Amino acid sequence: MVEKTKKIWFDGKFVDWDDATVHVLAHTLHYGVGAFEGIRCYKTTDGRTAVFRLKEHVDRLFDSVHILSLEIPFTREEVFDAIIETVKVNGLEQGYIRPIVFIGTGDMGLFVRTNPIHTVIAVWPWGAYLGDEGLARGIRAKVSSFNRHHVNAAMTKGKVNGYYVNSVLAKWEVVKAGYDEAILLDTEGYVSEASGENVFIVRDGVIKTTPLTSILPGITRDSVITIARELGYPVQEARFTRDELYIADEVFFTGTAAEITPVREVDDRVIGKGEPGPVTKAIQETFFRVVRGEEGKYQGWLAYVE
Ligand code: PPE
Repeated sequence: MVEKTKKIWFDGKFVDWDDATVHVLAHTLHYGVGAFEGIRCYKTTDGRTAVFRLKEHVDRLFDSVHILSLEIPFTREEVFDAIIETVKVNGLEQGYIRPIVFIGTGDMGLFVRTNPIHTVIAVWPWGAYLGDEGLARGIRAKVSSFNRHHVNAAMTKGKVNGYYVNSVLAKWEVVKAGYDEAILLDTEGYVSEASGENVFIVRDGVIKTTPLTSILPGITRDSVITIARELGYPVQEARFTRDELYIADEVFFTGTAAEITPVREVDDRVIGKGEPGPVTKAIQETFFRVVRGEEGKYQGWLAYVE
Protein backbone atom coordinates (compact mmCIF):
# COMPACT_ATOMS: atom_id res chain seq x y z
CA MET A 1 0.00 0.00 0.00
CA VAL A 2 1.16 3.48 -0.79
CA GLU A 3 2.30 5.22 2.38
CA LYS A 4 0.10 8.31 2.63
CA THR A 5 1.55 11.77 3.04
CA LYS A 6 -0.39 14.86 4.08
CA LYS A 7 -1.02 17.04 1.06
CA ILE A 8 -1.43 16.73 -2.69
CA TRP A 9 -0.94 19.67 -5.04
CA PHE A 10 -4.09 19.85 -7.17
CA ASP A 11 -4.30 22.53 -9.88
CA GLY A 12 -2.31 25.01 -7.87
CA LYS A 13 -3.71 24.35 -4.39
CA PHE A 14 -2.83 21.91 -1.66
CA VAL A 15 -5.61 19.53 -0.66
CA ASP A 16 -5.61 16.79 1.95
CA TRP A 17 -4.43 13.41 0.65
CA ASP A 18 -7.89 11.85 1.02
CA ASP A 19 -9.62 14.74 -0.75
CA ALA A 20 -7.54 14.52 -3.95
CA THR A 21 -10.25 12.66 -5.87
CA VAL A 22 -11.66 12.85 -9.41
CA HIS A 23 -15.03 12.13 -11.01
CA VAL A 24 -15.55 8.69 -12.59
CA LEU A 25 -16.20 10.33 -15.95
CA ALA A 26 -12.77 11.96 -16.05
CA HIS A 27 -11.72 11.49 -19.67
CA THR A 28 -8.27 10.04 -18.95
CA LEU A 29 -9.76 7.30 -16.79
CA HIS A 30 -11.60 6.04 -19.88
CA TYR A 31 -9.15 6.60 -22.70
CA GLY A 32 -5.70 6.87 -21.08
CA VAL A 33 -4.78 10.19 -22.68
CA GLY A 34 -2.66 11.83 -20.04
CA ALA A 35 0.96 12.02 -19.01
CA PHE A 36 2.89 11.49 -15.84
CA GLU A 37 6.35 11.55 -14.34
CA GLY A 38 8.24 9.54 -11.78
CA ILE A 39 10.86 11.50 -9.87
CA ARG A 40 12.88 10.72 -6.76
CA CYS A 41 14.17 12.89 -3.98
CA TYR A 42 16.98 11.78 -1.73
CA LYS A 43 18.32 12.75 1.65
CA THR A 44 21.80 14.07 0.98
CA THR A 45 24.73 13.56 3.33
CA ASP A 46 24.51 17.15 4.61
CA GLY A 47 20.98 16.39 5.88
CA ARG A 48 19.08 18.31 3.21
CA THR A 49 16.70 16.78 0.67
CA ALA A 50 17.39 17.09 -3.05
CA VAL A 51 15.23 16.23 -6.04
CA PHE A 52 17.20 14.35 -8.68
CA ARG A 53 17.24 15.91 -12.18
CA LEU A 54 14.02 17.82 -11.60
CA LYS A 55 14.45 20.10 -14.60
CA GLU A 56 14.78 17.13 -16.97
CA HIS A 57 11.67 15.48 -15.49
CA VAL A 58 9.62 18.68 -15.81
CA ASP A 59 10.83 19.08 -19.41
CA ARG A 60 9.85 15.49 -20.19
CA LEU A 61 6.40 16.05 -18.69
CA PHE A 62 5.92 19.06 -20.97
CA ASP A 63 7.22 17.01 -23.93
CA SER A 64 4.76 14.20 -23.15
CA VAL A 65 1.85 16.63 -22.98
CA HIS A 66 2.96 18.38 -26.17
CA ILE A 67 3.15 15.03 -27.99
CA LEU A 68 -0.48 14.44 -26.96
CA SER A 69 -1.28 17.94 -28.27
CA LEU A 70 -2.56 19.00 -24.88
CA GLU A 71 -1.43 21.97 -22.86
CA ILE A 72 -0.52 22.22 -19.18
CA PRO A 73 -2.16 25.34 -17.74
CA PHE A 74 1.02 26.13 -15.76
CA THR A 75 4.53 27.17 -16.77
CA ARG A 76 7.54 24.89 -16.39
CA GLU A 77 8.78 27.12 -13.56
CA GLU A 78 5.44 26.84 -11.75
CA VAL A 79 5.47 23.05 -12.00
CA PHE A 80 9.13 22.91 -10.91
CA ASP A 81 8.40 25.10 -7.88
CA ALA A 82 5.19 23.20 -7.07
CA ILE A 83 7.13 19.92 -6.95
CA ILE A 84 9.69 21.36 -4.53
CA GLU A 85 6.86 22.85 -2.46
CA THR A 86 4.97 19.52 -2.33
CA VAL A 87 8.05 17.70 -1.06
CA LYS A 88 8.54 20.45 1.54
CA VAL A 89 4.92 20.69 2.73
CA ASN A 90 4.88 16.93 3.31
CA GLY A 91 8.22 16.90 5.11
CA LEU A 92 9.31 14.10 2.79
CA GLU A 93 13.02 13.51 3.32
CA GLN A 94 13.37 10.85 0.70
CA GLY A 95 10.91 9.22 -1.67
CA TYR A 96 8.99 9.35 -4.90
CA ILE A 97 7.21 12.18 -6.68
CA ARG A 98 4.35 11.57 -9.12
CA PRO A 99 3.14 14.50 -11.20
CA ILE A 100 0.24 13.66 -13.51
CA VAL A 101 -1.54 15.73 -16.15
CA PHE A 102 -4.94 14.41 -17.11
CA ILE A 103 -8.18 15.36 -18.85
CA GLY A 104 -11.13 15.95 -16.58
CA THR A 105 -14.88 15.76 -17.09
CA GLY A 106 -16.98 17.48 -19.73
CA ASP A 107 -17.38 15.75 -23.04
CA MET A 108 -17.24 12.01 -23.35
CA GLY A 109 -16.16 10.29 -26.54
CA LEU A 110 -12.78 10.65 -28.16
CA PHE A 111 -12.90 14.24 -29.31
CA VAL A 112 -12.42 16.60 -26.42
CA ARG A 113 -13.42 20.24 -26.58
CA THR A 114 -14.08 21.76 -23.20
CA ASN A 115 -12.74 19.30 -20.66
CA PRO A 116 -10.29 20.90 -18.23
CA ILE A 117 -6.67 19.72 -18.05
CA HIS A 118 -5.73 18.93 -14.47
CA THR A 119 -2.24 18.95 -13.01
CA VAL A 120 -1.58 17.02 -9.83
CA ILE A 121 1.54 16.29 -7.78
CA ALA A 122 1.66 13.59 -5.11
CA VAL A 123 4.66 12.41 -3.11
CA TRP A 124 5.22 9.41 -0.86
CA PRO A 125 8.05 7.36 0.62
CA TRP A 126 9.04 4.54 -1.74
CA GLY A 127 11.91 2.15 -1.09
CA ALA A 128 13.69 -0.14 -3.54
CA TYR A 129 11.29 -0.78 -6.47
CA LEU A 130 12.42 -4.35 -7.03
CA GLY A 131 13.24 -4.99 -3.38
CA ASP A 132 16.33 -4.30 -1.28
CA GLU A 133 17.68 -7.72 -2.11
CA GLY A 134 17.12 -7.12 -5.84
CA LEU A 135 19.08 -3.90 -5.65
CA ALA A 136 21.93 -5.58 -3.77
CA ARG A 137 22.07 -9.03 -5.34
CA GLY A 138 20.27 -8.74 -8.67
CA ILE A 139 16.89 -9.82 -10.00
CA ARG A 140 15.52 -12.49 -12.33
CA ALA A 141 14.06 -11.16 -15.57
CA LYS A 142 12.07 -12.78 -18.32
CA VAL A 143 11.41 -11.73 -21.90
CA SER A 144 7.67 -11.11 -22.17
CA SER A 145 5.46 -12.54 -24.90
CA PHE A 146 4.16 -8.97 -25.39
CA ASN A 147 6.07 -6.68 -27.74
CA ARG A 148 6.76 -3.07 -26.88
CA HIS A 149 4.69 -0.59 -28.91
CA HIS A 150 5.32 -0.23 -32.61
CA VAL A 151 6.56 3.29 -33.42
CA ASN A 152 3.39 4.00 -35.36
CA ALA A 153 1.11 2.77 -32.58
CA ALA A 154 2.57 4.85 -29.79
CA MET A 155 4.97 7.73 -29.39
CA THR A 156 7.25 6.50 -26.68
CA LYS A 157 9.09 9.79 -26.18
CA GLY A 158 6.05 10.59 -24.08
CA LYS A 159 5.34 9.03 -20.71
CA VAL A 160 1.68 8.48 -21.48
CA ASN A 161 -0.77 6.84 -19.09
CA GLY A 162 -2.39 4.51 -21.63
CA TYR A 163 0.94 3.08 -22.77
CA TYR A 164 1.30 1.40 -19.42
CA VAL A 165 -1.34 -1.21 -20.23
CA ASN A 166 1.41 -2.85 -22.28
CA SER A 167 3.90 -2.63 -19.38
CA VAL A 168 1.39 -3.88 -16.82
CA LEU A 169 0.41 -6.91 -18.92
CA ALA A 170 4.06 -7.81 -19.45
CA LYS A 171 4.84 -7.36 -15.75
CA TRP A 172 1.89 -9.47 -14.60
CA GLU A 173 2.73 -12.18 -17.09
CA VAL A 174 6.28 -12.69 -15.85
CA VAL A 175 5.58 -12.15 -12.16
CA LYS A 176 2.88 -14.83 -12.30
CA ALA A 177 5.47 -17.09 -13.92
CA GLY A 178 7.81 -16.52 -10.95
CA TYR A 179 10.17 -13.81 -12.27
CA ASP A 180 10.81 -10.31 -10.97
CA GLU A 181 10.67 -8.14 -14.07
CA ALA A 182 9.69 -8.25 -17.75
CA ILE A 183 11.89 -7.33 -20.70
CA LEU A 184 9.99 -6.39 -23.87
CA LEU A 185 11.25 -6.80 -27.42
CA ASP A 186 10.37 -4.25 -30.09
CA THR A 187 8.24 -5.16 -33.08
CA GLU A 188 11.38 -6.10 -35.03
CA GLY A 189 12.48 -8.47 -32.30
CA TYR A 190 15.25 -6.39 -30.71
CA VAL A 191 15.44 -5.66 -27.00
CA SER A 192 13.58 -2.43 -26.21
CA GLU A 193 13.01 -1.83 -22.50
CA ALA A 194 11.74 -3.46 -19.35
CA SER A 195 8.21 -2.81 -18.05
CA GLY A 196 9.40 0.33 -16.24
CA GLU A 197 13.16 0.48 -16.86
CA ASN A 198 15.75 0.89 -19.59
CA VAL A 199 18.13 -2.00 -20.28
CA PHE A 200 21.94 -2.05 -20.29
CA ILE A 201 24.36 -4.88 -21.06
CA VAL A 202 28.12 -5.12 -20.51
CA ARG A 203 30.48 -7.37 -22.44
CA ASP A 204 34.27 -7.21 -22.44
CA GLY A 205 34.18 -3.86 -20.67
CA VAL A 206 31.92 -2.23 -23.28
CA ILE A 207 28.48 -1.02 -22.22
CA LYS A 208 25.59 -1.16 -24.64
CA THR A 209 22.08 0.23 -24.32
CA THR A 210 19.08 0.41 -26.62
CA PRO A 211 19.03 3.51 -28.86
CA LEU A 212 16.26 6.04 -28.20
CA THR A 213 14.29 5.27 -31.38
CA SER A 214 11.26 3.64 -29.77
CA ILE A 215 11.80 3.71 -26.01
CA LEU A 216 11.13 6.14 -23.20
CA PRO A 217 14.15 8.47 -23.01
CA GLY A 218 15.04 7.49 -19.48
CA ILE A 219 16.58 10.16 -17.32
CA THR A 220 18.38 7.53 -15.27
CA ARG A 221 19.59 6.04 -18.58
CA ASP A 222 21.04 9.42 -19.50
CA SER A 223 22.62 9.82 -16.04
CA VAL A 224 24.17 6.35 -16.28
CA ILE A 225 25.62 6.99 -19.75
CA THR A 226 27.24 10.17 -18.40
CA ILE A 227 28.53 8.49 -15.23
CA ALA A 228 29.81 5.42 -17.12
CA ARG A 229 31.75 7.52 -19.65
CA GLU A 230 33.16 9.62 -16.83
CA LEU A 231 34.31 6.40 -15.13
CA GLY A 232 36.08 5.47 -18.39
CA TYR A 233 33.74 2.83 -19.79
CA PRO A 234 32.87 3.03 -23.48
CA VAL A 235 29.09 3.24 -24.00
CA GLN A 236 27.35 2.35 -27.26
CA GLU A 237 23.74 3.16 -28.04
CA ALA A 238 23.01 0.29 -30.39
CA ARG A 239 20.23 -2.21 -30.69
CA PHE A 240 20.85 -5.78 -29.61
CA THR A 241 19.08 -9.10 -29.58
CA ARG A 242 17.79 -11.26 -26.79
CA ASP A 243 20.71 -13.70 -27.03
CA GLU A 244 23.11 -10.82 -26.46
CA LEU A 245 21.47 -10.51 -23.05
CA TYR A 246 22.19 -14.19 -22.33
CA ILE A 247 25.89 -13.98 -23.22
CA ALA A 248 26.50 -10.59 -21.59
CA ASP A 249 28.92 -10.42 -18.67
CA GLU A 250 26.49 -8.11 -16.89
CA VAL A 251 22.94 -6.85 -17.38
CA PHE A 252 21.31 -4.06 -15.42
CA PHE A 253 18.15 -1.94 -15.50
CA THR A 254 17.88 1.80 -14.95
CA GLY A 255 14.83 3.78 -13.89
CA THR A 256 13.77 6.38 -11.38
CA ALA A 257 11.88 3.82 -9.35
CA ALA A 258 14.29 0.91 -9.99
CA GLU A 259 17.43 3.10 -9.75
CA ILE A 260 20.29 0.83 -10.90
CA THR A 261 19.06 -2.73 -10.50
CA PRO A 262 21.42 -5.58 -11.43
CA VAL A 263 19.93 -8.50 -13.39
CA ARG A 264 21.35 -11.89 -12.43
CA GLU A 265 19.25 -14.10 -14.68
CA VAL A 266 17.38 -13.68 -17.96
CA ASP A 267 15.03 -16.44 -19.17
CA ASP A 268 16.62 -18.88 -16.68
CA ARG A 269 20.11 -18.25 -18.07
CA VAL A 270 22.58 -17.09 -15.44
CA ILE A 271 24.21 -13.80 -16.44
CA GLY A 272 27.97 -13.74 -15.83
CA LYS A 273 28.63 -15.07 -12.34
CA GLY A 274 24.99 -14.70 -11.31
CA GLU A 275 25.73 -11.69 -9.14
CA PRO A 276 26.17 -7.95 -9.75
CA GLY A 277 29.33 -7.49 -11.84
CA PRO A 278 32.11 -4.93 -11.33
CA VAL A 279 30.84 -2.42 -13.92
CA THR A 280 27.28 -2.51 -12.57
CA LYS A 281 28.60 -2.11 -9.03
CA ALA A 282 30.88 0.81 -9.93
CA ILE A 283 28.05 2.65 -11.70
CA GLN A 284 25.55 1.87 -8.95
CA GLU A 285 27.94 3.11 -6.24
CA THR A 286 28.66 6.32 -8.12
CA PHE A 287 24.95 6.86 -8.82
CA PHE A 288 24.08 6.62 -5.12
CA ARG A 289 26.93 8.98 -4.25
CA VAL A 290 25.63 11.45 -6.85
CA VAL A 291 22.03 11.41 -5.56
CA ARG A 292 23.29 11.88 -2.00
CA GLY A 293 25.21 14.97 -3.10
CA GLU A 294 28.63 13.42 -2.55
CA GLU A 295 29.96 14.03 -6.07
CA GLY A 296 30.80 17.71 -6.61
CA LYS A 297 30.71 17.62 -10.38
CA TYR A 298 27.12 16.37 -10.47
CA GLN A 299 25.70 18.99 -8.08
CA GLY A 300 23.87 20.52 -11.05
CA TRP A 301 21.61 17.45 -11.13
CA LEU A 302 20.26 18.20 -7.65
CA ALA A 303 17.49 20.65 -6.81
CA TYR A 304 17.62 21.20 -3.05
CA VAL A 305 14.42 21.55 -1.05
CA GLU A 306 15.06 24.38 1.38
N1 PPE B 1 11.07 2.82 -19.58
C1 PPE B 1 9.82 2.78 -19.08
C2 PPE B 1 8.76 2.09 -19.84
C3 PPE B 1 9.56 3.41 -17.85
O1 PPE B 1 8.31 3.39 -17.36
C4 PPE B 1 10.60 4.04 -17.14
C5 PPE B 1 10.35 4.70 -15.83
C6 PPE B 1 11.90 4.05 -17.71
C7 PPE B 1 12.08 3.43 -18.94
C8 PPE B 1 13.06 4.75 -17.06
O2 PPE B 1 12.92 6.16 -17.12
P1 PPE B 1 13.54 7.11 -16.01
O3 PPE B 1 12.73 6.95 -14.79
O4 PPE B 1 13.43 8.48 -16.60
O5 PPE B 1 14.95 6.70 -15.80
N2 PPE B 1 9.33 4.12 -15.03
C9 PPE B 1 8.70 4.87 -13.97
C10 PPE B 1 7.44 4.19 -13.50
C11 PPE B 1 7.53 3.18 -12.43
C12 PPE B 1 6.16 2.79 -11.89
O6 PPE B 1 6.00 1.63 -11.51
O7 PPE B 1 5.26 3.63 -11.84
C13 PPE B 1 9.68 5.21 -12.87
O8 PPE B 1 10.72 4.57 -12.73
O9 PPE B 1 9.40 6.14 -12.14
